[in-house]
Amino acid sequence: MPNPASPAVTIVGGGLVGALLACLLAQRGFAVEVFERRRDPRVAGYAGGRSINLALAERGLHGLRLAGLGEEVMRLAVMMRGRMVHHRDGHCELLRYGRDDSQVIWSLSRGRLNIALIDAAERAGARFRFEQRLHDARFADEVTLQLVDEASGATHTHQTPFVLGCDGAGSSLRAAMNRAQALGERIEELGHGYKELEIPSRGAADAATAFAIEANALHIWPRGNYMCIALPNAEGHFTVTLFLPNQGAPSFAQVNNAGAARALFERDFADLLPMLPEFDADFSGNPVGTLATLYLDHWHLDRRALLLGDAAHAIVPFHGQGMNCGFEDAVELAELFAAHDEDSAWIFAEFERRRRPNAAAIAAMALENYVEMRDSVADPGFLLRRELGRVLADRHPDRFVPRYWMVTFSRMPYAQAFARGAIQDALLHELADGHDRLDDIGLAKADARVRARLQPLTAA
Ligand code: FAD
Ligand code: E1W
Repeated sequence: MPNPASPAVTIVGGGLVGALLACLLAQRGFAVEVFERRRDPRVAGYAGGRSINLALAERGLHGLRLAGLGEEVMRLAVMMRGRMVHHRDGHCELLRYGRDDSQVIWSLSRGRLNIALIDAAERAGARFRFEQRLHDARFADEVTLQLVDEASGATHTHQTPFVLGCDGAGSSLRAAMNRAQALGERIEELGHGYKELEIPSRGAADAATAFAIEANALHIWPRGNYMCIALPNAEGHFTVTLFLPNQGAPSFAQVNNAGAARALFERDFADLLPMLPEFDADFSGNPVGTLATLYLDHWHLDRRALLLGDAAHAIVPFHGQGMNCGFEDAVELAELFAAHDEDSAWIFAEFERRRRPNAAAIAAMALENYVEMRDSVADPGFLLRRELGRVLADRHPDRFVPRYWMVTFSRMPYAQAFARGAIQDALLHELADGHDRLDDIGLAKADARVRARLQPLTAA
């Protein structure tokens, strides 16, 4: 039960990060109140909009386990063993993500996950106020939130010593903070957008045969400057996402109606198109989403407001880590609140100090991964380095760990994964540049360099 002596915590945004944070804080005895713009998804059905399915990896799963949701979430999830690459000529290959089925990722419905988190937070004592949209905030000695009741249109205020902003990439709290004190906001548009389409379930009674394509994989159709992906859903359908430049050929500027889109798919995604029976309606009805990286110089306004999750550091989705990173934020902040008696200014500054390098690292890695994802034709040098990387990873499993593994299957700080990845990449260049074949590269020299440059992870 909430301890009446504990301070009240006000959260704006009851999405994935806000609901997990509410749960973790309520479990630690805080009196939590969450203002969420949307209707209660348990009553209204989930009006999630963006990205219906999400990939959950070790970092996010850890946060869910701490909230007591590990088992419930596993029941809602579909295992993805690897990426299934669909080549232009129609043939597919499964590239395993990890060593075996202990290193996999999970596909989850955003809506069902959000509901599970809201339920758990309420069970722990948090209070959700739905259809309450933050309109503005005034920062005096206390914070005054101006909220709009979306059902009636009425405006009311809520006073609180401090507020936690989990209201996503388009954060209203961030805008209000920025008016009080410049946050140094920089938004870097990727110049590519996305559109969601659906592969329906085959409707078979037996879940094992319900999937139109391999269920336990993340499907990718890489086509150079653009691509499609598909993530399985527990009910047997897949959410397909087309990622495409906004300008140029082909682009969303040019492919701006169902007819043009159909022509693009007939040419470039011929095996996918027949699985999309509602293609025209999906393409016409679903919006083009924008993709950008958000950089801020400040995540908090002294003791009065802190941003976390996408509100603080939205990233492009190509590593499938935005939610996972936001869940790490929630865990870190809840631990700081529970372990320290310092005032909120100290906690917010410490949170920012710990999380900023990691948010910056995953932002950079997510951008890099887009190029690797969509380029099916890799140059020979890249292929040789990748082959050598596999050999070194086999020979030094404690030292040479593929960066994707460190990001996806471990909880090593992102900044450390990024730095180790850079050392590994430099090593591969030193050893492989100027060679055409793996056999020409001296492994004794390679082993010595790995030992000199990469400390064992267990000791790190
Ligand atoms: P959100 O989930 O956006 O939640 C914000 C909440 O605040 C919402 O409930 C919203 O209604 C509410 N809100 C907004 N404004 C107000 C207001 N003014 N007043 C009150 N409430 C408000 N991440 C992964 O880890 N794996 C993936 O596979 C993955 N795939 C993705 C694919 C795409 C195409 C995209 C765009 C993103 C993907 N992400 C993925 C990233 C992930 O969606 C985000 O990182 C995650 O949703 C961030 O959670 P959040 O709670 O910070 O923000
Ligand atoms: C993952 C939206 C999304 C989500 C993802 C991933 C990708 C490409 C995208 C990265 C990946 C899981 N990835 N997949 N295969 N290689 N890298 O691992 O979440 Cl576009």
